[in-house]
Amino acid sequence: MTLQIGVIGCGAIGQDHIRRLTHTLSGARVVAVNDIEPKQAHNAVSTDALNATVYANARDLIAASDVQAVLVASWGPTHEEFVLEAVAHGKAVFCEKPLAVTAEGCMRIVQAEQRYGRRLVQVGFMRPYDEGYRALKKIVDSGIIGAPLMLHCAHRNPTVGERYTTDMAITDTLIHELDVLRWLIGDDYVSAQVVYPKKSRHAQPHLADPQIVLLETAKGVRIDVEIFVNCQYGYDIQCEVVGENGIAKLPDPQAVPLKHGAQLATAVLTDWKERFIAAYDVELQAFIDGVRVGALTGPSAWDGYAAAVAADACVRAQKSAAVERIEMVARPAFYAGVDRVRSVDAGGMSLDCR
Ligand code: NAD
Ligand code: ISE
Repeated sequence: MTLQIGVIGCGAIGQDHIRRLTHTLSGARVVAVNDIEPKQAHNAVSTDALNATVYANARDLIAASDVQAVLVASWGPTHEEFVLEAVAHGKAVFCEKPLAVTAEGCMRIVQAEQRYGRRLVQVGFMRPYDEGYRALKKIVDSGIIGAPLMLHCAHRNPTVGERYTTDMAITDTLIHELDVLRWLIGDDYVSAQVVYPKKSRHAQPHLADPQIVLLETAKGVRIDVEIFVNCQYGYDIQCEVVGENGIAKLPDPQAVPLKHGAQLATAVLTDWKERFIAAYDVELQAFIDGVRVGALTGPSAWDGYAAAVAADACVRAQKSAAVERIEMVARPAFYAGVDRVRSVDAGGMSLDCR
């Protein structure tokens, strides 16, 4: 059976997911699209020559009888409403990050999914599907570097638009680290603090950039993440794990070292779509395959909640300059059997950490 998907939000990542669903992945096709800006939805249909219905209203798309699963790629504040609506219709839903913009919103989704009685939600946290992160995790899990003590990370974008605000450094950008680092070291966060270095002259007047977020985990691991969204030079994701016996680092994407004109140079990517292109493919294929066999294994609504609780504390810490506690409710038994690490391995990704 081909899974019939309706897509809400046809902007940057919505169009990118429509392209991969239509031209790259197997087992699914886009049968319906919606965007609050109708032009965006019509563009998506013509760009990928889709045989899809354009809905003026997202709720009508979710209710449509030929839509079997929903992909939400609209702006963050709209996610909660659309995911809850999909769950109310018993339809599987792939929701781009963030699952909801507050922990309370994520919890409403967690509760709705439990009431339904089966996993329906996968969150678009793609980094655990990235080969580099997976190779790094394999080394950490092997114990060769000993117990992790510290993590040094960076999330850098060349520039951001006018609409990007100081809190989005957490809710839109850091949220990826809040998810992937928790997965990487198998630990939850207990506190967060935010400090502001000297502001870059490239940052818009209303934006604090760069920022440094300091996290502490339940096992006492200390994590620093630099968020620098006007770094100019490229899109650059760094992660170094310092263990008791050694250090392991996220590999940079492959690039040819070029010697020319008495210089040695290696290109740096500038676009997040390119940096994680393979991971986006694998996460969405996992969603399609999971829905078709009735067992979702990717990042769950609980993972969306866990990242949101930490994000809420980071946003408080941005304003208070204090160390803010991160407190989650106990994980419901419903999510206890969900081991996305093992299940993603079972998905047949190649792992090479030699
Ligand atoms: P975008 O602004 O390019 O596109 C969002 C689209 O949603 C726009 O076309 C907008 O008109 C539409 N929209 C907004 N409100 C709507 C509503 N109520 N109903 C229907 N459509 C609506 O933004 P984007 O960069 O594509 O980001 C979209 C979402 O995807 C965000 O939550 C963002 O955080 C997430 N995202 C995730 C990744 C990732 O790496 N996983 C990358 C980029 C964006
Ligand atoms: C964007 O919304 C994403 O999710 C990208 O993955 C991220 O790296 C970028 O910083 C965000 O703006």
